[in-house]
Amino acid sequence: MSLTLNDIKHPKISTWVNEMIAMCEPDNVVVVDGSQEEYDALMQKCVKAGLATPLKKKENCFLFRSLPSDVARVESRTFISSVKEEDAGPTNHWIDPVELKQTMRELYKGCMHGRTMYVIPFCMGPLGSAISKNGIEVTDSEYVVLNMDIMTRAGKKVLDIFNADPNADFVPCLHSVGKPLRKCESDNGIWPCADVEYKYISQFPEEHLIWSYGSGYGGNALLGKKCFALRIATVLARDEGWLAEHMLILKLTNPKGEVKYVTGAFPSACGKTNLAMLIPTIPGWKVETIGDDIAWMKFGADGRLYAINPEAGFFGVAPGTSAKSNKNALISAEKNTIYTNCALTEDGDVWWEGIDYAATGKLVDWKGKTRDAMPNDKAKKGEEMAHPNARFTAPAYQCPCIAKEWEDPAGVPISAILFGGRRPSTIPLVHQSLSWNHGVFLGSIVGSEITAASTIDASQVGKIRRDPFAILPFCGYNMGDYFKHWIEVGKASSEDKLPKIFYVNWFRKDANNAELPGGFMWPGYGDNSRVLAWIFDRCNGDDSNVVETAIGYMPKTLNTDGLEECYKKTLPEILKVDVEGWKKELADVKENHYPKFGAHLPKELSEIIDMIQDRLNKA
Ligand code: OXD
Ligand code: MN
Repeated sequence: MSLTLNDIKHPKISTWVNEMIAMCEPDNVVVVDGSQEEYDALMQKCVKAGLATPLKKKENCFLFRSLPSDVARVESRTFISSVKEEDAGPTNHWIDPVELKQTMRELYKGCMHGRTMYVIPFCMGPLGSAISKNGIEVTDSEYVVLNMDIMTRAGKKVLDIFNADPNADFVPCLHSVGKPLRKCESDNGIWPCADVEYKYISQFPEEHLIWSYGSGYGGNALLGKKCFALRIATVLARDEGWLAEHMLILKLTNPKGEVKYVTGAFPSACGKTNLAMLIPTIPGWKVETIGDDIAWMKFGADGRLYAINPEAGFFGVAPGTSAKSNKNALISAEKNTIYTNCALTEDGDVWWEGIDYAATGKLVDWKGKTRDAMPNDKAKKGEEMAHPNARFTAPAYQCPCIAKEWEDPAGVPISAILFGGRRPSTIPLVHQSLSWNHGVFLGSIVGSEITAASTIDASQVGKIRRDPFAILPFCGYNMGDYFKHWIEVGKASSEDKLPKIFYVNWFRKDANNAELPGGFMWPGYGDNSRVLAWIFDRCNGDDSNVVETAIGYMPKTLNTDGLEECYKKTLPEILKVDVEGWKKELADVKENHYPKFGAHLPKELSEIIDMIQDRLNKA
């Protein structure tokens, strides 16, 4: 039985929800209880409305298709609406909050006609954790409720927390698909959303408030994820002295049964989910998952950083996920999963490019068109069967390698932080920072090389698209101040207690070596465990396999047992310092990257550049 407004006994929440009702004018209001019965009934409502298709081949799994105009996060329509533009910084879009609210209020007025408003009490992080935070999302999208049910702890158990404490804090999150219905009108199988110029994904950092309008997809609409757990949480973390990061969290166990916990930040398309669920190729080592996208890290009484995964599910990119690249993700999504924008097979299963087996017969593509399956998955760009950003929403507890402590309210103590990007040249396979501030420098220069496949502007190919800390689209304030915050966090503890910081690069290329599949000098995937093993040993204080170089600490070699011969040959090359390449890298950072942050750039980062430049000159 769903809850009603009368079940909310928290005065501030009641007041806020009533204001939203008065503005949006829904036909009905339901307070989400988070039960299985409620989930099933909402899913059936979506099936009846023609928005969801049950999958015959997968237990309790459903496929949704969005509109082509609503398939991904829309960074151009995402705003950090701080009072001062300078506080949003040079890398965020900004509109004055008074003006933005006025514009959005006009859009929200009556926007839920013909729809139900769902009030979702939700918690980011394990219930009862001192690191977790609560929110209320109101939305007119059943799809959002169903996804929030998987991605967060939602429903009565969170409402009970609010009702027990009238002062309990919450982040108010307002969402509408922006498609009011006229009397007797229904969605009629068409994904509801607004045209792009009416989409707004707005964060008001001073008020810890989120207003989203016009999109029903992913991070634009599941407001607990990017909007709360990153854009608002980065602001909370800065003000409260902790870290809210776009990072995976993994548990690493060595053959002796010793354990270390590692977080890692990588720009999109670098295999973050794959790394979080990696199956090691070296015997005796084990990787288990705590989280695949977001980490909240707070200091414990012992001066160490403890991390929780604020989410309860995976919102993973489906294309490219295969038994080879990430078997654990496939198993996680075998049941109780929502698929969005994947292709549908004749026998009622999902299919996507890179799933690593050919589909046969006819497929219904993500736009709903029935087409002959391709003999291979080499569809032309724009003609894929599954949208390149097609997703699965799967409960984390279904992951075969989920760590037993993934919901530990205390979090897990972090020993290492990894940064990485797609860098075909210059950056070695792995190096360790010489200090915390040097590690902050490494985070600040994260980026991937622009390829012909990732841009239509040929003049950009070969340049580095910097995505500092892989958080550029998700930081709720000035990135220069964010760097400063990381430096401050370093001052709050000592180097022996802080996590060690590493930069990894799985993507070095040698296009002239025909022996290497795709020209990649490192096999990646499960073989990345060889690098993780070195990182583990470094965190254990092992100095036996290390050289101090101009750019940081590096391994003399790695465990190569069972490694394919071609990679044994390339390994020495990707464990070398490319002195000239690094000089160019530093010049690029100095000339093209750091100047963006003006006076907000902490002097400590310029000092690190000088220090590394000096060491390279002497190398
Ligand atoms: C995501 C992203 O969806 O980073 O996780 O874009
Ligand atoms: Mn992400």
